[in-house]
Amino acid sequence: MTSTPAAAPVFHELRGNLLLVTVDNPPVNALGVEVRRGLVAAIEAAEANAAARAVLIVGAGRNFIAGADIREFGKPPQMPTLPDVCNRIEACSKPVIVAIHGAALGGGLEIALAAHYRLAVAGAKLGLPEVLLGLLPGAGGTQRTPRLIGAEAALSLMLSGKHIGEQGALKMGLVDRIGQSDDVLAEGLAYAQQLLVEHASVRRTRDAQALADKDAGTAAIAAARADTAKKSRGLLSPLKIVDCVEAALTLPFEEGLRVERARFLECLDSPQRAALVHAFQAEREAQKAPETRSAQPRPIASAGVVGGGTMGAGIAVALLDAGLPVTMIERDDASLARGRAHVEKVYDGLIAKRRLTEDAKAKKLARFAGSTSYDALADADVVIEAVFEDMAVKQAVFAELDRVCKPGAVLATNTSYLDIDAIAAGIARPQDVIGLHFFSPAHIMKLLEVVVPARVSADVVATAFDLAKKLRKVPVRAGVCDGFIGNRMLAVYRAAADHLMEDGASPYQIDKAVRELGFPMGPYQVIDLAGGDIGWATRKRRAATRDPNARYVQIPDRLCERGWFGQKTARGFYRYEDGQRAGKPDPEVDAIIDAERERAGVTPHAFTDEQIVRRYMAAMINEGANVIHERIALRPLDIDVTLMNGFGFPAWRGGPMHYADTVGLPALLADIREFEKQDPLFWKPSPLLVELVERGESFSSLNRAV
Ligand code: 3H9
Repeated sequence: MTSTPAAAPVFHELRGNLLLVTVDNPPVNALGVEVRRGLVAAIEAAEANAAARAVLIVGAGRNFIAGADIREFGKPPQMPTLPDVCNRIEACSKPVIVAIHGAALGGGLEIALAAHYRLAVAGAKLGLPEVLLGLLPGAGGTQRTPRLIGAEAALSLMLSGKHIGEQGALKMGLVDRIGQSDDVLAEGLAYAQQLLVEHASVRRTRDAQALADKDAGTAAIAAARADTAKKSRGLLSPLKIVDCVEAALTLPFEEGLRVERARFLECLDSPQRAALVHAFQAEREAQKAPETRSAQPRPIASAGVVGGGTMGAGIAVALLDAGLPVTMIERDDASLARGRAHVEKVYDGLIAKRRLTEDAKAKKLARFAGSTSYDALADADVVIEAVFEDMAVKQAVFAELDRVCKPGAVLATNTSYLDIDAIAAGIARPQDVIGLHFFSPAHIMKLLEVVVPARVSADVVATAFDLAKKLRKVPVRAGVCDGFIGNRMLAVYRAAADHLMEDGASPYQIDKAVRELGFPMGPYQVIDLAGGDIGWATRKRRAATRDPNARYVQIPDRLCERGWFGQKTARGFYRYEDGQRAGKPDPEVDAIIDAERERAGVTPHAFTDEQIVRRYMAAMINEGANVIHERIALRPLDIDVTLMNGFGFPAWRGGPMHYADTVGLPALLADIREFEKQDPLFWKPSPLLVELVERGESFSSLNRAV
């Protein structure tokens, strides 16, 4: 047989003396069972056909192969396994060549490493990102990569999960050649012909010698183990990757493969893998808001930013980095100069870290303009307002935008909590008004809440999602309410932390318990970093509307009254000596807390770390359930994406709603009912949580497409 039907996800055909094998499994040629079967069949066909002197494997569409099919994880295995496929390719008696374009990631790169010769064209992305999914390269990657490029480079590739381009791959020895053009098929065919002319023999990566220098390998492994133990706190797969590379150094190939398989299966079965794959899929699902299906985005070729403070400047940088021309508006020349300086400071920081050249900065700034007149925004396709959080100030800005902007311009506000419906209602074109809530620093933080007011038109929502993609942000659709998704939930779980503090836990113990859960920082460290004065201002603003019966812990106010705003004042919940960023517990803070407990009539008692985490998480999840119940978030996954990308929630726990499912909703509801006995106003079980428990369902049952 010389060819397969074109509908199969892998088809092969004889091209002269070559068997050309094409993997065509949209969207990314993932290695599902039919692809694995097709690849083995293709190699068997090559062996059986005397006319085929070599095999060339390419990918159809935009990528070579993006890896194992993550949708198969956690399901019963289907034969052949990917390691078997790679071994079959490597064992082929005829030279197997791969020609790579786009992604060759995970199992995709492992297929390439099992082949005998590798070519890549411009734009190729090679990597072993399994670690980001809680896994390790499990199809021979941990054994072949170090044999091919050495232990140090292999460890760096596998532990970082980073993609490298074709030039880096060539330098590293991961590929043998770079194509002259980006026509991957033509380049692959030419390379294969050249190899045949040169009588190139079969060359198996398992026999490669980059690990011959045992001492260098041992040193790299020891360094990686020490570094990983420090950096990959809580994660399962990184240390297993180091173990596998050690096996590659010390054991024969086949035995190393057995070590890899055992470790891979441990990772595959772990809740971390399930959480990280959920995180990956949820991020993609969150991008598919209903309006992205029902409406076409408006074209965005230029942008305006109103306000040159930290937020406005960060947004301007994000827009500039996406290649857009940006006009910044400020009220006077001095403010404009400060705004521009903020933008430049970001780029200068990158230059100092050698992540940007002066030339590249100049090119970006050539697209940046500033003005003190709103008229400069007449041609902008989108304008993002990032001025002071005050309704009257924002409404005045929008009145100006209404006056100067062209019809169809998208008018966005970066407010964190104000009523966007009210902002929209104040102008003649409410259908163009939307919320784009960036998180600070706006050019770095991935999360973008797309806040959808009642009267906005669907194509404006679609435009916001399209813009998020251009800005490489992770967008989440949110409804209008105080704090939208993220900050609304934050207010509640921070309040729970304050209650714990007043009831007897120290802020230091709370921070430690929350860090041990996997957050990079505890709530009081975050307050110290952001500045206690910000929350203080909000609390004062809300004082008049606060329910007088609701519990209100005054400890943070006592610190602010002393001017202890955190890192910037060298004191907050912690003391920061000599400009150090790591704070030390402060006995004076303990004394203030004691005094406040007394004032509030609270008899303090001890909490275990586990009790702290249970209350903290119960508050977060219960409010998350309310946010879904009120349709502020479309699904639990939207909340998970928000908390993981904007609030430090550990991705390996999959976000609060995924975490809730792992804890079990009945246990969670029982906790909340218990806490309710002490404070019925704060601990009201969410109707959605109650409903799910009654139906015996989990949050994940609500994660359907919208
Ligand atoms: C592995 O290989 C384990 C092995 O070592 C051992 C096995 C024994 N499977 O990201 P996009 C879907 S672990 C299934 O928006 P882009 C994705 O969900 C794997 N589906 O596109 C989305 O679906 P939908 C190691 C996948 O152009 C659609 O493709 N590999 C997979 O921005 C488009 O995705 C990785 O970790 C998959 N592996 O980026 C690579 N990958 O349209 C993971 C994607 O329904 N993938 N989909 O929403 C990526 O990094 C990016 O998708 C890629 C394209 C760079 C390839």
